[in-house]
Amino acid sequence: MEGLVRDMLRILVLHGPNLNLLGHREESIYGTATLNMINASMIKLGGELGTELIIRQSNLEGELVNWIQEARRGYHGIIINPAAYTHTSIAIRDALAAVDVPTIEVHLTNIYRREEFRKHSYVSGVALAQITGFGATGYLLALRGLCEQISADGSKQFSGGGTSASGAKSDAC
Ligand code: CA2
Repeated sequence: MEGLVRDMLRILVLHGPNLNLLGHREESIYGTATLNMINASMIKLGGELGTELIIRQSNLEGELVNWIQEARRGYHGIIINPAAYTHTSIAIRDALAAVDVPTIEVHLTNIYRREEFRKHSYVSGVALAQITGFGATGYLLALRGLCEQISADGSKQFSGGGTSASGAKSDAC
């Protein structure tokens, strides 16, 4: 099916450890929105932008690495909040570097206004951009930004799966 034009951008959204607790614990730090609420708002915006979102959460580093590796095939971009692994995980950084899929790093809180150990991100060096401190809105900003960037680049190739949309311009975003 070489040359098939695909209008939908496919974006992988990954939530790291403990983000499943959002809205249920530590609301004064991380806000009242639950992960389901954040996901629902992203899916709504994704629909408006013509993007398909695949959303996953894990407390396990290796599982996140496996999902990042899967993004080599058929994904146009990644939005990731690696949570605490931001500050510890060379494995996640290496996986993101290896797949070479445009990635936006999101943090609910401004990591540069918190403890010293949160000020270093292993991910930022391999990300297209980092959005930090906007709370749940940060995910929507990430989706808009990533979508626009991918479209502007005209880089909507699939690196695997035999389907190519090289150079194809779509109505998405
Ligand atoms: O600000 C962010 O989004 C963080 O990625 C959140 C991580 C933290 O380790 C990073 O430094 C910054 C923590 C996520 C834990 O989320 C919880 C949510 C509710 C209750 C407890 C933890």
